[in-house]
Formats: sequence, structure tokens, C-alpha cells
Amino acid sequence: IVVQSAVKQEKQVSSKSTPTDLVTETDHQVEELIISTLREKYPTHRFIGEESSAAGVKCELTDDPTWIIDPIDGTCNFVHSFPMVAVSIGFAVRKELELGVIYHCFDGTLYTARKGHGAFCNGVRLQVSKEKDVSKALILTEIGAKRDPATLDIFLGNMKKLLSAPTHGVRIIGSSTLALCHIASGAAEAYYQYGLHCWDIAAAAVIIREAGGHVMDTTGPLDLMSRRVVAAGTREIADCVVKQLQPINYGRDDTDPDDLA
Ligand code: 2AM
Ligand code: CA
Ligand code: CA
Ligand code: CA
Repeated sequence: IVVQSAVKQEKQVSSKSTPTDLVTETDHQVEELIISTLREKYPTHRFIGEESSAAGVKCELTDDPTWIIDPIDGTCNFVHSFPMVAVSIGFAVRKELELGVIYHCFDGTLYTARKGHGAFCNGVRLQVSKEKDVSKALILTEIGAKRDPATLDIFLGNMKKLLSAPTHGVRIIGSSTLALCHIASGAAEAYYQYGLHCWDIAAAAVIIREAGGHVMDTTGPLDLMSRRVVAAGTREIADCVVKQLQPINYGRDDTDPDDLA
């Protein structure tokens, strides 16, 4: 509701690490609201949030119950009122992801999952695509705030390779968490990205796994802090996508707080 009403109003936009790394008053407001509401209910739990991390709070996943929050995923879309904006909340205990909730702020769609209990969209069970042939795959990715020529060359090179693989197509919608929800619902076959953060993946990873899909680091099992991710309905498609990719290097979420772009 906070996001929906803020969309119609004049926004206070500023930039963080680079001119394209945007943040608004609403990002801060939503993160504070989520953390204070959860903290009241669960006073011993820990919190990781995008805007708290940007303000210098250590981004550290311990064995304690931890909520991992992206208050507005798709801030650039939000600034333009482009209707792909979500709130993402994941929950981990002993470093295992247990719960994921992603709310599409424009159309009110709610994606939910609990480990071992399935994934749902507005209460309807989700199922990933079973496609194994990459030439029939629709692939999703995102471009982060880092736009130096070397990063863009690798990004565009990866896209060119996937388009000429061939695949059915590559899409960028501007919200990593909603893109990942489309993998869970079977609307697309694979998603890959270098540079996204633990708050972009935590909730979506539970939702995709509970819908029968795979979420991994491009080099092995998922590492929430590594800033490398590939997700797919089938292992075959995930492996084919990774084979085409040249990595883009980013600092880890838990050890390189200066590399937030
Ligand atoms: P945000 O809106 O929460 O910042 C398009 O920019 C998508 O990529 C958004 O989901 C955005 O999340 C996310 N994103 C933010 N920083 C990124 C980065 N450095 N690398 C890749 N994706 C990033
Ligand atoms: Ca951001
Ligand atoms: Ca995000
Ligand atoms: Ca965000």
C-alpha cells in the first residue's frame, strides 16, 4: 500500500554508488516498516536489508533466524511508474532458506513458498517449465547499476551468445525478483545474472525450488552472498545457459560492502 500510493506522487530520488543506482524515500520507508513490524513480533531475529546495508549495517548471514529484505525491487521502474515493482522478504534459519514472499506492487500478485510445502501465486500452486531444450527457452536477465564499458561488453557478449545459441529470446523486465517468479511459474525457462544481491535471491530461491526448479551459483551450489546466480526449470537448461556465459566479477555481499553497485 505504501508503494502503491507513493507511485502516484512526486518522488524523492537520489543515487547511491553510481548515477544509475537509484534510491527513493519509499525504499527507506518500506524497509523500516517491514523491519520494525517483524522485530516487534520476533525480537531475537536478525535482519539483512538492502537499504540498511547501504547505510553500513553489516550484511552477514549467521545461524540465527534472519529475515532478508528488498523493500523495493525495481527502484528504477518505480521511479518511472513502469509496472514491474516488488517487495521481497526471505527467511533463513541456520543459513537454510525456509520462507519466501514476493509481492507485485502494481497488480497485487502475491508469491509465497515455505520449504517442503510448495510454492503458490495467490494461492494457486506454481510449477516450473519442464523444457530441456535451450533452443526452445525464453531467458531472463537484468543489468545492474555498473555500466562501465568493460562490464557492458561482457553483458552484451553474454546476451549475444544466448540469442544466437539459438534461444527463443532474452528479456529484461527491471525487477530481478519478479523475473525469478516467472521462472517459478513456468513463464520463462531460465534466469541468470551477475551482480545481484542476497536480498534479490533469498525469497525467490525458496519459491523456485518449491515450484520444482533449480537455483544455483554459476559455479556450483547457490551461495547467497556470491552475486552470481542461474535459475531454471530444469538442470539441463541451467547447464546450457552457464556454458555460454562469461562471468562479470563483483565483490561479495558479506565481505565487500563498498562494492554495492
Ligand atoms: P533494485 O531495484 O532493488 O536495486 C534491475 O536493475 C534489477 O536488478 C532490479 O531488480 C535491481 O534491484 C537489480 N539490481 C540492483 N543492483 C544490481 C546489480 N549491481 N547488479 C545486478 N542487478 C542489480
Ligand atoms: Ca537498489
Ligand atoms: Ca533488488
Ligand atoms: Ca531494492
